[in-house]
Amino acid sequence: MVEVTLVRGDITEQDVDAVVNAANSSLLGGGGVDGAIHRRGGPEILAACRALRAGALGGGLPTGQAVATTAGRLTARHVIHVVGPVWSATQDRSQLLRSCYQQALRVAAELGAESVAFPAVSAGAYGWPREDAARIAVGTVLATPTSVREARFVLFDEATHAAFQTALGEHR
Ligand code: AR6
Repeated sequence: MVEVTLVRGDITEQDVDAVVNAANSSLLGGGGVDGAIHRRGGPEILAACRALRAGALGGGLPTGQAVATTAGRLTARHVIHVVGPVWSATQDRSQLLRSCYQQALRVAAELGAESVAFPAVSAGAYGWPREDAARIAVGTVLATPTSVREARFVLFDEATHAAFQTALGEHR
């Protein structure tokens, strides 16, 4: 079974095989994790994203799906882009958020990645309440059969880190 670890820090600094990006459907960059990954990873990542948009993903990456590119200058070998759902108070979009983690693990396994760093997908610009985002993230990764050995959640701020600690504690 996959080992879930939690660290507070910057996802771009992780020494892992693959880093998951909280992207948007355009795959052409943005703020938050997405901005940090492109800034630190360099232009090779954007070039790979543009190539995907010019080919198989002409309409963009659908919400809940995952696709891999080079990690450019990051220590990681791969970036796995996922598109989280925007939080809605009136519609239950949690299956789309679960799907991000399931699909990212599927792609990681296909790449032979043994260690994968995840951000708190949807818990920033997309407005998902952090406690719920943490429960879904941890619960989904623990419930997904995978050859990935380590799923490392990298949480930027203390409140999100605490929410993940609580969520993980509920599984122990
Ligand atoms: N390392 C780890 N976590 C980070 C980092 C970092 N370097 N920077 C921010 N976070 P967000 P979303 C945290 O907004 O909600 C982008 O513009 C952040 O504090 O990156 O899925 C995309 O292009 C929060 O807890 O992702 C999309 O348009 C978590 O990562 C949109 O934002 C996720 O915040 C996606 O929004």
